[in-house]
Amino acid sequence: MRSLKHLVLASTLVLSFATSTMVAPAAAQDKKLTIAFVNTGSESGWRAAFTDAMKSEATKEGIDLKYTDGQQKQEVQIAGIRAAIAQKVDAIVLAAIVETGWDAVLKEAKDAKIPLLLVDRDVKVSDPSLYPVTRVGADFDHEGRLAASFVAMASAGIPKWANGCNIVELQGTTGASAATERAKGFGEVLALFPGLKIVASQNGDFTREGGQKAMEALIKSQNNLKDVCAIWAHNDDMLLGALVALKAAGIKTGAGGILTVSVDGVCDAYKAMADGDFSANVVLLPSLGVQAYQAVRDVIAGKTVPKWTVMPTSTNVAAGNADLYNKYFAAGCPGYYGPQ
Ligand code: GYE
Repeated sequence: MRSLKHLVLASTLVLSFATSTMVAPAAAQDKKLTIAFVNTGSESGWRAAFTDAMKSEATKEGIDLKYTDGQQKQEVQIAGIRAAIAQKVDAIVLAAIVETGWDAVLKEAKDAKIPLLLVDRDVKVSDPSLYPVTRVGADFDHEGRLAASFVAMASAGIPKWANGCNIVELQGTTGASAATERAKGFGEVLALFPGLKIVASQNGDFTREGGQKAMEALIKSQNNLKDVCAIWAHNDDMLLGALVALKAAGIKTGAGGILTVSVDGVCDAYKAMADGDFSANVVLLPSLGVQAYQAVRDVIAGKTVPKWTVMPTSTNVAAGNADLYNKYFAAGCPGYYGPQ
């Protein structure tokens, strides 16, 4: 099964819908950059790894990084962008909590001639000219498709579920592109397998606590998950929280139990795969700093940048890999991307 990882490997593709960018003096290339980084908050293990990577890469590159913790609130993020505009930073990098509601502040940044770039989640704008100069982030749709592909393949191999698989879903933050797109991609693959269907969904807000509460509700509403074949969570933390509720209810997941799949690849997810509690994981690289800051430099230098730099994604499966994941976990999950 480990070969599955290689089967579904890597969308390292860089989409090059070239956008023209603002032109600034070439000398700007060499000066010390002041960049405002407006983050979502600290909802998950992936977010912690991403935040660390953004900060440490900035330090390494001698960037003066002004950090805003969005505290999971769009209004805090908008206030952070406005403060950055007032400070006349060289660029603003936004990890947007939700997709919509940015038009006004994007216009303010544009009017102030401060380039605004997206890292991680995407945004939607009503006026296309307001879309940020570039985005560095993963293809969430693709992640959802990989997760559903795993459920389709693994359930087909279990006699009890070979003719149909009922799935319960733990959804991420409402309105976040990471949640909307993952759900969409998952649904695209389910549409190809008439026996596979989502029977219930609950929102867990991308947190462990949210996942635990959501699963407690699902256990009650779905008859102790008696007819459930798979649990699909939009991120690992929700599934890790759900595991607490599932264990308390005596419901077995992973090897010999309900199939599970989630997205991110945090260290505890490898442990849960090694322990036989999780079945598979769609891995998302958290280190976006190098690409994000390079994009900032390119934009400031007036170079043409791709509209979207897609970060790679792959799938790791638990079956047959317990030893490998145990060792990887014991080593502190170096490199994040799973044992290579
Ligand atoms: O999967 C989740 C986090 O936007 C890709 O946000 C990110 C998601 C990630 O809270 O754990």
